[in-house]
Amino acid sequence: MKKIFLLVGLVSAILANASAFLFSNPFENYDGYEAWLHYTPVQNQELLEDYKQAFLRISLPEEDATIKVLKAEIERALPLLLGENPVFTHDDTDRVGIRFALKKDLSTASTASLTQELGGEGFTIYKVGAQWMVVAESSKGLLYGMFHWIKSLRLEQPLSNMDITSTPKVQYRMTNHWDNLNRRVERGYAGLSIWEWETLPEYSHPRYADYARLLASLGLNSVILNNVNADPRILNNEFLNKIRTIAQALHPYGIDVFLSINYQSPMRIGGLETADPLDAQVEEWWAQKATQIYDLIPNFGGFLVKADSEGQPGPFAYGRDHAVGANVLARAVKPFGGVVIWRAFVYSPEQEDRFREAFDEFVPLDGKFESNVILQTKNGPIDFQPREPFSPLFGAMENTNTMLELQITQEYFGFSNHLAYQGTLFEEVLRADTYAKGTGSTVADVITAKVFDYEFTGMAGVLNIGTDRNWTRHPFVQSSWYAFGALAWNPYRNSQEIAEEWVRLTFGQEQQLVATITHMMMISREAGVNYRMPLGLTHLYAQGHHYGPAPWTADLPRPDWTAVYYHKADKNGIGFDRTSTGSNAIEQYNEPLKSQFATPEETPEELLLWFHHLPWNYTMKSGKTLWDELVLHYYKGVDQVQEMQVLWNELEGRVDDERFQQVRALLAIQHKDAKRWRDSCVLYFQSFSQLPLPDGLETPEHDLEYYKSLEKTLFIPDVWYGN
Ligand code: GCW
Repeated sequence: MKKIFLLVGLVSAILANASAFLFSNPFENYDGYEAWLHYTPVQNQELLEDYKQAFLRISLPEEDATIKVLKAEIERALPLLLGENPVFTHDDTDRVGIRFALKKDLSTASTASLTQELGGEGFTIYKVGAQWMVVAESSKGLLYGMFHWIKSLRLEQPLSNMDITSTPKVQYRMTNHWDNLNRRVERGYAGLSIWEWETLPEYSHPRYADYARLLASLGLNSVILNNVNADPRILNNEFLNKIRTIAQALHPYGIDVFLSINYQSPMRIGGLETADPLDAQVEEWWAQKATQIYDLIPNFGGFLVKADSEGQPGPFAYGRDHAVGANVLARAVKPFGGVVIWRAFVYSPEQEDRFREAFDEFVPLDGKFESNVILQTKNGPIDFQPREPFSPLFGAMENTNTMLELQITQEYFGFSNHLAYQGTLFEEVLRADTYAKGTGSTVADVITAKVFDYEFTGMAGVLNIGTDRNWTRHPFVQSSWYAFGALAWNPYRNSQEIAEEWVRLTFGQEQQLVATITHMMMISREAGVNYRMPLGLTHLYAQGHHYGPAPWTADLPRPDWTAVYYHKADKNGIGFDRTSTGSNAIEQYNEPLKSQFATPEETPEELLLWFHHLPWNYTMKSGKTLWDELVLHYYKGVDQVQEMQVLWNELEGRVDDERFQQVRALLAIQHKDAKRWRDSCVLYFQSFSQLPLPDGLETPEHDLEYYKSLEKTLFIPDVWYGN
């Protein structure tokens, strides 16, 4: 009897183990730190054999710092993917396996088939005889090629699909940190700044290199370390030494370091009496500062400047314009190949329409900037709202390098509490046609210098990651980071395909799982628009933190910080008239957009209230009134969050438990917040429209006064303002 029990016990133990092996989720130990680089075994056995045959013998070029990290990555990846260690060799006589080579080291015969220019950062992967080749002009290109190759293995691509030639279409592919020196992160929702200023320069936290690894895997090549609301101390000797340590950690991954500077630095840390860009001493101070920086940090990229905006100092104090202001800095870094990135995000309380300002300010300066100045323009004319029309500056600066600034951190998308994949937003702006040179001059075309002959191109993503183990707190914020990287390399990619790729790398390959999560991501941004500010409403946020709703905000020191400034609701209607009867901001667009936006019928409905003030009973394309459509959109937003909840719940047991529980809880918060947004806005606007809700909708649980009171009572940690 005893024996039988033992036997049964043994058999069930074996079965349990076998099933654990067969069914264990390779993402069980996933904690988010490695993001999309969490390597798990290749599942398809046939492919696994192909890969082992093809790739376990690896030949590398002469080692430099970048080839060293390339090699380390392969050593880490292949045992996890293929279950075997690769063999490295410099001796390539048998011409098998995979060979990473610099183009210059190959004979002309073996590179004859490479007709496309690879540039400094591109790569190509192809097969000659029994050998796979990864070829680039630089170690950095090889690094990108290696990450691409590993990604192909992880996505379980057949060998026949592995040939590719890829070159980045944008030159400066950068993340911008809004990190303060006290390690608070402006609009950062995932802990403290990752830059540990207090232990630098002596200690190089391993996180710096780990971060660089993630960036390089996406092909990103530049990082702005500190907040655009810049502390002048960033340029003093003490900090420059600290920055050198960071720069050294990032360098092997092909990442250059940039700094945001305070325009008054010559006074605040230099002891001068002025920061006037036309003062000879100021010019000299910047020139010397640049020399000092490049001495310490040869891979320094340049300066980022927020000037004369939101209280930051700038050239206006001396009666100089933005071009004169930028040029003194540009001259200082030019001898070292550096650039100055000057932000177009400017607006003043005096103007009638904040929408107009960047354009009105910068278009007259077109052509007046030094050749190494790049104008950094946010995607929309206001400020990273859930939906904006594209900034008209993108079709207007023929003679000034203009780059795109996007926000990855979710300042306006529910912080790290809400799920909002922004790949769709990024794609929307990149595909928008500016008509700068007729049809087919999209924002993507402009920022890749296809429309105007720009010398420098760039794309920046404000990525306020922090010390949270998974960098972003909400696991899905990583997906917007991933999408940003993918689009910075190739702004013509499709956001759905990118989403799917991210899911497969981050959750696994199971088809239904991939389809479900991708679908959630694809509806998430529109959900966020719907429950906050549909049909072209904008900036209805509570002032300061920008988390919850406060469409009633009317009384602030600056009118352009209130919500009523943006929606202009009254008993007659709602929306901002930007046609000729209003601010006429539409004149900043090229034809045919100008004419399209001039009439409500031709304006896309999702942007309607950006351009028109319309009566509550205005008839929409659906035949319903504006009021009914508005309310229905608010309700739809909440329904979409509910849909995401239902879909996510179906994944229980198929997603690792930790992420499953976390996202489930976050979606519950999002649902609660979405309802609050909906009910606050609907009740508030109803106080003007005086119209009933469309039939069949549940009525809000509370009255408007209650929702107004939440603005004052609900807790928002002040660390999330960041300053
Ligand atoms: O979106 C606004 C933010 C500010 C930010 C500013 C900017 C860094 O609310 O926190 O400041 O934009 O982009 O400069």
